[in-house]
Amino acid sequence: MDNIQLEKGFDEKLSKNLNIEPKDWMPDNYRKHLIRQISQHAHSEIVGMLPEGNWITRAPSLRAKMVLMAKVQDEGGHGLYLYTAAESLNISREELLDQLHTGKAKYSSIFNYPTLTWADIGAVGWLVDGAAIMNQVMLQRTSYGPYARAMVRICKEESFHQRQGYEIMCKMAGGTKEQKEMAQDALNRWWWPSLMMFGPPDAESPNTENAIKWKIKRESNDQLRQRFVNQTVPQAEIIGLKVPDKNLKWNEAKQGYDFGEPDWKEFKNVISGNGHCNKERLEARVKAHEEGRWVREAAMAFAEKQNEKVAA
Ligand code: FAQ
Repeated sequence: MDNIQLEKGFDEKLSKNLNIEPKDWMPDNYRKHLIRQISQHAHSEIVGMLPEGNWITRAPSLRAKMVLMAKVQDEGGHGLYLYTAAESLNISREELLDQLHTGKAKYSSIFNYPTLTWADIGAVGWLVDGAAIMNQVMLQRTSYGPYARAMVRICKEESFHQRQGYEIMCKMAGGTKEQKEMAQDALNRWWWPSLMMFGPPDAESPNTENAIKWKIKRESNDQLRQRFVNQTVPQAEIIGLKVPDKNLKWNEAKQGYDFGEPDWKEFKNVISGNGHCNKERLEARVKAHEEGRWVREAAMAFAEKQNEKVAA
């Protein structure tokens, strides 16, 4: 079959909403686009363990500690499913991690902000996992099979994460005056960075056109951002917190909120490596990778021995 026929077959599958699988023919740019997005997603999951991991030893109760530990472990698991999905596109784990460690690959801007108080752990679960799940629900229908299937399980876990974060916020907002202030302060600091998680405005998003054409993304950055605002503002109101946006206003005609513009200069600064915690996050990942080298080597040596036994 020549390339034109192969491409026709690929387009036909997409038009029938069938998944593209690892052994199927796919255009080179589709493969590259997926490697970029899935690997950045995987990196986000494992870098995302750091701001919350930072609070495991300081969780205010045994219950809170157990819940947080389970959540952080889940994020590690998400990273593993996603790295495996990326590897099915013919790139090795070593290469993917090397791209992260050398700063070639991005990870979500949100994880370059510090978690200063326990209320931040609530805000991360509520807003960051809330934004992540808003984006990931559509990714369950993404066109690449291994990515879509990974997202089904990830979404189930993310919805538990969102609820544990909101539970913390409910408790803090309904607590003492100081606790409520901490909750409001966390919302003030995490609101705008959470809106930035959806990426730049559609008009400035170079990857969206192909992503929509190839059914990798099913909705645009702005559509998802709008849905997130619509869903989250009433949740803040119920617990007596105020979203820090003076332009926020219900728009009856569009049945959604009008809201202010995130500071896109700040966003660009963070994704260029100059955010508050970029350096610290990368150093922590590189250190963890180096310190885990002996485990990987031992596992490989064990696997080789087992193979020798089977072959003998
Ligand atoms: N941060 O053309 P677009 C989580 C980059 S998971 C950093 O619009 P696209 C779970 C973008 O890569 C959170 N960079 O790009 C958790 C591109 O640069 P490139 C992660 C960003 O791909 C919770 C450039 O800007 N989720 O949080 C960001 O069409 C709690 C132009 O952008 C995913 O990765 C950003 N926020 O749309 C874990 C979901 N936004 O690559 C622990 C999958 C944009 O050309 C604790 N990814 N950029 O050099 C996606 O859906 C998409 O990739 C978007 C960006 C929507 C993130």
